[in-house]
Amino acid sequence: MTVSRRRFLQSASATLGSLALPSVPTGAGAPAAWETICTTPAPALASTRIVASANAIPLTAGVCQRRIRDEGPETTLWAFNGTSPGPALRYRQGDTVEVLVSNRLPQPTTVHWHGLRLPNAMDGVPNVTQPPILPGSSFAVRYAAIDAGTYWYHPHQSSFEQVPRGLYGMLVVEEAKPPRVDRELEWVLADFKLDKANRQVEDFGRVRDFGSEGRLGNVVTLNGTAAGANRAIDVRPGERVRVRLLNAASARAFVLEFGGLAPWIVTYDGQAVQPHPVPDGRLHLGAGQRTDLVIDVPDAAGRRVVTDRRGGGEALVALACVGRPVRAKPPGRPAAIAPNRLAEPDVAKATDHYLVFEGGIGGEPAIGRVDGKALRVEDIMKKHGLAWTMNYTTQQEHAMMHEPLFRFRRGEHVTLKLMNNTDYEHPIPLHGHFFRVLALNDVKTRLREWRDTVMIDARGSADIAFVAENVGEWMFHCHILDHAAGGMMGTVVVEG
Ligand SMILES: [Cu+2]
Repeated sequence: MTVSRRRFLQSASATLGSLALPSVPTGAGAPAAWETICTTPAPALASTRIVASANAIPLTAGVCQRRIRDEGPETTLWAFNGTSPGPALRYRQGDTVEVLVSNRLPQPTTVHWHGLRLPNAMDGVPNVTQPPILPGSSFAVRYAAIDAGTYWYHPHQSSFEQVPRGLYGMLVVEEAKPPRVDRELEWVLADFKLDKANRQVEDFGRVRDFGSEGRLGNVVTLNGTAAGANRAIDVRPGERVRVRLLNAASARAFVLEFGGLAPWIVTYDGQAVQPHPVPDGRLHLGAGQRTDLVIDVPDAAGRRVVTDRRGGGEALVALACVGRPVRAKPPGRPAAIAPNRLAEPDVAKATDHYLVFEGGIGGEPAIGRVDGKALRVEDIMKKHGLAWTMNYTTQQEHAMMHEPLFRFRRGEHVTLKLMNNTDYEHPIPLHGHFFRVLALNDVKTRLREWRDTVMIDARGSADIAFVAENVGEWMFHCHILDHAAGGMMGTVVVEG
């Protein structure tokens, strides 16, 4: 794979074929689309909705000013089309996603489409699936939205900086037959680290964040502005509401409680699951993960406040129940959503693999290889600014010459034990595939849910299974983006 990648880098434009577009000129002419958009008021809780058409949707990463806190000056952000979150892109299952990504940032970028099963060349990983999009350049994206669900997009280039600066957005693929609800809400949770003057604290890339819980913001946001009990959405008694929840934070995990509401979980990471109540009333949403909820608003006036237990019980948003009831009787357990057509792994004939995570500040002495040399993790930190190992190897973000962690044949059934020998939890996505979660901490899961990102407890484990069906080199990393930059970044090759 390294040979083909070298060839790819030498002749990137040839490899991209008809999908490559010439650079977009950046002369001082008319303002770019995002600059115009930036002067319009930001949407509050409603999303900017773009319906797919035959023409590519422009998605431009640029710099703009937005209000995050209620008080004080606006904040300089990096954002798509002038808003953070960027526009919520909405498609029907089977539609073609066609986007022209343009870069007006001061550094190279890419856009990765988290969770979507797409051709490898569209995956948006710099130096692995495409060259970085240089400032002033564009990259055309085109793939079929084969799976319904709640997904998202974000840069995969210097993501430990570009994502917390504000670059992320939701992508929804509607089911052919969506569950019947009265209202649908999209909630993008994230955080920003702001100083007293509402400026972003520019302390990206610190090894102490790479090697610990990651760089946490001090202002939790819902759809781009500060979350809190003062954020209220009016709903009517008896209303059935679907909430698409995304954790777009670069490091923070949420443990959500629903203040007297009893939501049904209907999807994890976009994939249908047998509708069930939130286990123990707490929804653990790691960085990168999504969950769709169906909430029946109680038939009584009042405010129900959603809080984050991990954040010390901080209020995020309230559902304010007002007006005349929508229906006389609650509709009961929602019907299951029709599943996407995912290849079912056969555990009996699967090849068995394991992946061990080690390292972190304050962890046990561990050893790992950097550039083929075995070093203690504490020396890896001092000499290379990296903090973690995956199967005893560590590497710089998207280093071009590393060996893949695994090579699978196309169609191979795979079981994989992920062992977390560290003092920190890690949300681990596999690109280009969904996997069944068979067990967590050696306890079998009741629903064997499909996911693209599994949260592994500190000192815990996850057993997953999937069919390696999508040919290419796919990232397998930690979605705490500081951890990924600190060495928790590997690839899996599916050979066609
Ligand atoms: Cu991690």
